[in-house]
Amino acid sequence: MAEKPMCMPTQIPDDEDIQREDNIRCLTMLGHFGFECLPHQLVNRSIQQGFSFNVLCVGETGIGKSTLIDTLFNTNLKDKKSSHFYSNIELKIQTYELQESNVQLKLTVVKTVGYGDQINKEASFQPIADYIDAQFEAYLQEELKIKRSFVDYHDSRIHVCLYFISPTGHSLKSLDLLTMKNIDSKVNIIPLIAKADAISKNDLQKFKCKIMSELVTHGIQIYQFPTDDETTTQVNSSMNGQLPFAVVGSMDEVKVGKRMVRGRQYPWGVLQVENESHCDFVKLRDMLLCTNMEDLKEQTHTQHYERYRCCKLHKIGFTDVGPDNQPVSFQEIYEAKRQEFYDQCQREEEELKQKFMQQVKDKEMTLKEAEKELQDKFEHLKRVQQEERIKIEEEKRQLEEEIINFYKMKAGSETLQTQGSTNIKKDKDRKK
Ligand SMILES: Nc1nc2c(ncn2[C@@H]2O[C@H](COP(=O)(O)OP(=O)(O)OP(=O)(O)O)[C@@H](O)[C@H]2O)c(=O)[nH]1
Ligand SMILES: [Mg+2]
Repeated sequence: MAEKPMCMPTQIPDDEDIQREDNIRCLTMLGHFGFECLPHQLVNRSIQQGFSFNVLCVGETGIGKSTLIDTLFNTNLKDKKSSHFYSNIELKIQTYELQESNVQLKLTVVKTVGYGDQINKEASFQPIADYIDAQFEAYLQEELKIKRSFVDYHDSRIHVCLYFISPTGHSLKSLDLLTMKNIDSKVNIIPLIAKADAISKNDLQKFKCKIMSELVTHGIQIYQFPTDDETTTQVNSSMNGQLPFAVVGSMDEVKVGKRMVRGRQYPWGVLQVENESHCDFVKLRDMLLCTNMEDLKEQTHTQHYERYRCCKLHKIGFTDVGPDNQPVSFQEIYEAKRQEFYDQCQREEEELKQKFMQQVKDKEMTLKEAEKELQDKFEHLKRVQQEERIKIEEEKRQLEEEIINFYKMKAGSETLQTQGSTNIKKDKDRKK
């Protein structure tokens, strides 16, 4: 630890103290100020806060995803085996709190379920790509909030995608190429040859070359271990040349000589997971956890998230420069967007008004036509009814006439009848 700075007058450097070399001015300090402790402050704070790491495992059902994650973190995460009969690809997300000495790690493992089991695999990459984007979107939404809470925020953006390639010894499958092609701009991909104990040493080297040449041919970008830090340049560039890592996973403890090692026991011998001449597991673990975890996180933030954020904000209409290539402020964009939105609202309102007026006109016209039709019908019925009434009245008049005539005839016949019977009576009386 550095000593605490004592209260001393500030040293004014002489001209000789200021050395000019490559335009960098160096100040020779005579006192001790204590800022050499800054890295310790960062370390302490990071240890207090803990670390987080999000891994996405993409690979066919039963290819060894869970076993490899268990082996990498030397813990049994108790993952159940999946069935081969899923009609769609799903993602299983599990978060674990791990601790190694005083370092705490919040590990999120996202694994594909049912990958490679469908007959039509054309859209197999979609749920994976959507999930990665959804995590970027959640982070962007948090960033855009007025009241942000990044201290408690669980950053679920995927830092690395371990892509499990089947140990066919042949070549990549079209599913592998399609998926990697569709996610390579969203996530750091580290390709792995899974269950590498299934391939002989000679075949493995050829298989690795074949995979790398296919990736290059199809323009698939995989994660490159960074070579710009001189402390890791050598190891990282050597590891870049050994991709894809051929890995074997196992949590079994096997006796080799007097030692217990993690490995897979076969009738002909033991494959030691942590033996570098048996497989690349140790290389993967070193590269992933010891050397490059921070770089993976940084790449996720500065490359992949930045790309997503940039596209998204462009889509919404944000830009850094105006039409005249002059920088525009957030306020100006906001005002312009507001005006644009207001104009659009006005346009839509006007359109709606016109549409409504037209509809009212149409309706009015239809109603008028219907009214006229009704009126015509009414007039027609009235006419028919009038004619009917006249006809009935005529019939009534005729009937009345007939009744009068009938009564007349009846009266006449009664008179005749009376006269007839009087005459008959007179005749009878005369005969007597
Ligand atoms: N030969 C060999 N077998 C392995 C290896 N890793 C895992 N296995 C075996 O493969 C089987 C499936 O392993 P899992 O780790 O459950 O595979 P997974 O991809 O998680 O499977 P799902 O989650 O069901 O899709 C188990 O029987 C493992 O013991 C390996 O490196 N080599
Ligand atoms: Mg599993």
